[in-house]
Amino acid sequence: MLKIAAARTVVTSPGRNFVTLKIETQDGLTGVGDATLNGRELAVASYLSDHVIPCLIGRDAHQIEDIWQYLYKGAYWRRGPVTMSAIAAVDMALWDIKAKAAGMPLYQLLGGASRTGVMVYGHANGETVEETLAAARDYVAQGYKAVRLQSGVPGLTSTYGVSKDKLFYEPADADLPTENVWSTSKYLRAAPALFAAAREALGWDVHLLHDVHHRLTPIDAGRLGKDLEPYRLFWMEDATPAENPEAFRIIRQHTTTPLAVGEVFNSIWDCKQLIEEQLIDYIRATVTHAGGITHLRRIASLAALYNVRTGCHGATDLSPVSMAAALHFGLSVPNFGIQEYMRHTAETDAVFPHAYSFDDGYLHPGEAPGLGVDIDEALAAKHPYRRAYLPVNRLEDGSMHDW
Ligand code: EZ4
Ligand code: CO
Repeated sequence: MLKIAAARTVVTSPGRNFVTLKIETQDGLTGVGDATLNGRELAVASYLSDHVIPCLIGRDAHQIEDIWQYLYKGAYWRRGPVTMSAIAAVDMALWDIKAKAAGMPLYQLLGGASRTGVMVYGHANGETVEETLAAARDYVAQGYKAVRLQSGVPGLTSTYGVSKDKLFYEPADADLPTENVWSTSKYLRAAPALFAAAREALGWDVHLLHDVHHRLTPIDAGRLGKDLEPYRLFWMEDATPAENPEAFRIIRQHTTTPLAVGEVFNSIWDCKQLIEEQLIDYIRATVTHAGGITHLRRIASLAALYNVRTGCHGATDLSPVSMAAALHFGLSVPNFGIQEYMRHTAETDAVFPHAYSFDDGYLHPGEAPGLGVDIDEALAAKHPYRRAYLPVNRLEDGSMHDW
């Protein structure tokens, strides 16, 4: 028995907000879990501190599955991003502890390495096609095998994925939501031109990806997928709002561009139909928002039956703790696809010292026991929480739209 003696949440903002759970056992082992939910951070911190931590004290840290079921079934109110992020943080911290107790990096407990490294994609963003392609060339020069391309849409003042700070894109940019303007027709003209130029400039050896960020109707998404077919994308991400799985039937009927979805999913129930009907090619659920390693493995096992591969969301609003967990998962899971990699700032990396490293287009979680990442609590305390929101989106006539 590895008795849980204490647990606490740490909220810190080294450039952006992160919520971290730290669990301590009676014999002095510690584990960390990421509970960051962008723009709604304190709700998860409260869920953990006020409702979950009291139930953890005295339990056996080794009983990961039982604690998961206890928190999921025991709440009566199931699913949802707040609940599932909190359960995920507990789950990550317990896997961290178990792997430390075993003296092994976590991927060894998950079945060992299935590959030499985790292929990642970087974000090439620009106001213009030229700027985006310059950023993409930079990634290729650094060894990246895959790059996501987002570019400003002519006639729109702001575009998803494009911001002032090219190196460290951060969408949660204001203490009240920024208002953006969207036009589907302008976007649908611009996106294929970006990829035509990209193939000219970058050739065919690099994987190219694109994020639609839930903004299209199914038929518009079908058309975009068709228009992008000549450029052989690795995937088109989040084509339509993710709540309606049936929308993907329409997209699928019209295009062979591979489809990815799932960064806003928090449960296997969100993706069950998409996977079973083979409506998607990549499932992008994350360790943090989809119930931890325990639940993500369950999703990946279901996906493997239908040739759906993983492609975990890896934005900067997931902390290095979540990134480390995704890397152990990605290194070991049989149906791994690709991992998103938005680099954290030096400030964030300093608060979360970690063992993972990048080499020639691949990340590796490293050989440190556990997750191989920790939180420097003294440094974290120097970066107090700052309220920050994701933007909202409106059509040109003022109607609310999906951001
Ligand atoms: O907008 O993580 O694929 N990556 C993304 C991200 C999301 C943010 C939201 O918090 O879509 O940039
Ligand atoms: Co996305």
